[in-house]
Amino acid sequence: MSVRSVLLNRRAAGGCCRVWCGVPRQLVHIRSASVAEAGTRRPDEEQLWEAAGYLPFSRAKIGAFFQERPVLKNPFLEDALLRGYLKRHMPDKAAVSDLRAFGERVANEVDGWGRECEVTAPRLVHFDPWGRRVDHIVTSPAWKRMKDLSAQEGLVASGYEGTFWEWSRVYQMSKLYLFSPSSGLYTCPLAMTDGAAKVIQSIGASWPVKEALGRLTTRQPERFWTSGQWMTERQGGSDVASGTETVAVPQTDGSFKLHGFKWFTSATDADMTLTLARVQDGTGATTPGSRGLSLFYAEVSRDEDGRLKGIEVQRLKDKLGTRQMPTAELLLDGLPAHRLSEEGRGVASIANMLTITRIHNSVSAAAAMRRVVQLARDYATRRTAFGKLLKDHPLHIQTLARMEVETRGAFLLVMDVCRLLGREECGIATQLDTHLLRLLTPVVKLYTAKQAVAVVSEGLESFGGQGYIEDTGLPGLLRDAQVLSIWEGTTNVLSLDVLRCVARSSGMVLHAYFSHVKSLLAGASGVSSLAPAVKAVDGALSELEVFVRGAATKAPGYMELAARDLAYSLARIYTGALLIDHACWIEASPSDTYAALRWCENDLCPVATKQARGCFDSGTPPLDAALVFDRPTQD
Ligand code: UCC
Repeated sequence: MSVRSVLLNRRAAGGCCRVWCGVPRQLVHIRSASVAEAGTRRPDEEQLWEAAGYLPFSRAKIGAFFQERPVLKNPFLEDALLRGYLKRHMPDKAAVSDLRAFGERVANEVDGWGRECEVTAPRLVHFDPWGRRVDHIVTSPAWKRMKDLSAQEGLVASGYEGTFWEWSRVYQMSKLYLFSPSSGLYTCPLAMTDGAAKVIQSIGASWPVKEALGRLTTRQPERFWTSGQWMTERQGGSDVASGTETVAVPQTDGSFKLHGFKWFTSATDADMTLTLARVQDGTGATTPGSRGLSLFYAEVSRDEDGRLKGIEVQRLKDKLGTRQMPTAELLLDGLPAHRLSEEGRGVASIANMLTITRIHNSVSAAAAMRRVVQLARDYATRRTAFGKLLKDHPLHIQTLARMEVETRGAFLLVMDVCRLLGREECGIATQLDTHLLRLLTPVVKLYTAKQAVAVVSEGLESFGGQGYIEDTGLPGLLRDAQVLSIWEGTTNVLSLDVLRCVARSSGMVLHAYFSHVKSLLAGASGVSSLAPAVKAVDGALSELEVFVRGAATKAPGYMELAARDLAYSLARIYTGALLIDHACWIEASPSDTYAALRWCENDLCPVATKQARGCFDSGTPPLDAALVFDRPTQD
């Protein structure tokens, strides 16, 4: 009888105490013998005890199989589309070798810091041990290393150095794209820092704000500053114009003191901030609405007692994701500030910042998709189910391929907006470029954010239950993706921004859009392998033109209902054209063609599809409302 069956029999017979009472007789015998003959019999004893599963202090037996984890490899080397795109548009050896080296650093060094930021969340210390109010936001050492790294690697600076001329933004954003999923959300302060630098640069500010610009765009870690963007108050994160209560009290030296309450201030450990407030006149009155808002610059500093000057940190936010980064509620209690914009031009002046942060948001969205696809792809080569590796299950690979198509589309859309930004900043943008940049900025932000949530969620599923386990680091990708559609303008707010820019440009942004998409398609005429894709985009573009032409005659409110689907249509058609264009490149791969074909199988013009179903007709809102507020009828 085996040791195991002896044990089982004894248990079945009511054997009690797990270790000693259930020990088989031969073991007890050997044990006494081995005490006497220590050193000679022990190995046998251990084998028997081990076989019985009762070696004292042995590790628990939990089976011999351990799944290999997905491995993060150099994200630059792993990304065929990024490398192809750069080879096509900016084949600069210095840029490529920098990105390759940075990719290595991300995989081997930075990704670990990112995890550290996640598990060592920031905390707020209100008082020092002697009761003085200090309001210290304590962040992890890894978060601080991210700041130094950001300066050294020029993650903001490279957007301003002009090293790669019109491609400088593409280069900078490619680097951020590699960095983002490993950054512990440090991309958030960098987005706002970049946005603040852009605003200050475009306003042409003088001292002390000019000095700040140097700090925001330096590569020297000891000089480097990050900026906040304090826009949201209790009454308004979207409706900034009527929700901003903060007042600016003029001082005799021309500066101001701000009093108000900022409800969401992200990356609150920043060194400075841009914020909105209403200037008080001599009687203490302010102008309501958008025309009462001005843009202010303020430094976050401490007095000799270590107290924040003019700020109290009320509390840190308890968030679904982005936990690596401190987000706080701030009481502004006489914060010294300088007015940056003309009085009443606050929203228009901060718009430059919004453009930059929305582009950063889109880069992070594409990067999150790329990261989950890379990990899922690697895992598919390590995980076996139903007798074969996941990579050999066609349905699994089909799912990953669909994620890849979404990721490629998002990447090309994001990079095209970066290209346009670079052209504008170099002063070589045509009017068409400028119009496209204005139109596509809200479009790329809203569309890629939605894609990111969907693709990352799908990606987690490809790890089975492990995708739901916190310390794999995978759920954090989804939690962090969820913010992308919320901050910097929700999907609906941005859809309305699309309408705003169409109206303000008297439709010129759409003219630019149609003519650019047509020119991209013209480049693909005669490429037979792409013919179905070209036909699909061409057809969708015609539908969109018909919709836009008819829109002018519709009742007020019609376009508001259509805004979201219009924005989606703009995104899908443009992305289709970009995928086709990339697949026409002489060095394009068969996968580039396949991705274009697959993308174009989608409904590229949902606004036309839904219009045909009457979704925007005047009868719809009451029905929508009745459905939303549907209640059980009383018995
Ligand atoms: O603060 C937040 C969290 C920070 C964290 C950021 C991290 C990012 C990290 C990413 C990487 C991971 S979230 C704050 C969220 N809030 C928003 O984003 C604001 C959302 N609301 C809007 O966008 C609204 O549409 C407003 C505030 C812009 C609407 O304000 P108004 O006053 O009603 O707008 P108006 O009157 O239509 O426009 C005022 C002026 C006009 O210029 P003028 O007067 O010259 O005609 C507009 O053309 O502003 C101009 N304007 C714009 N210009 C308005 N929007 C834009 C725009 N997008 N681009 C250019």
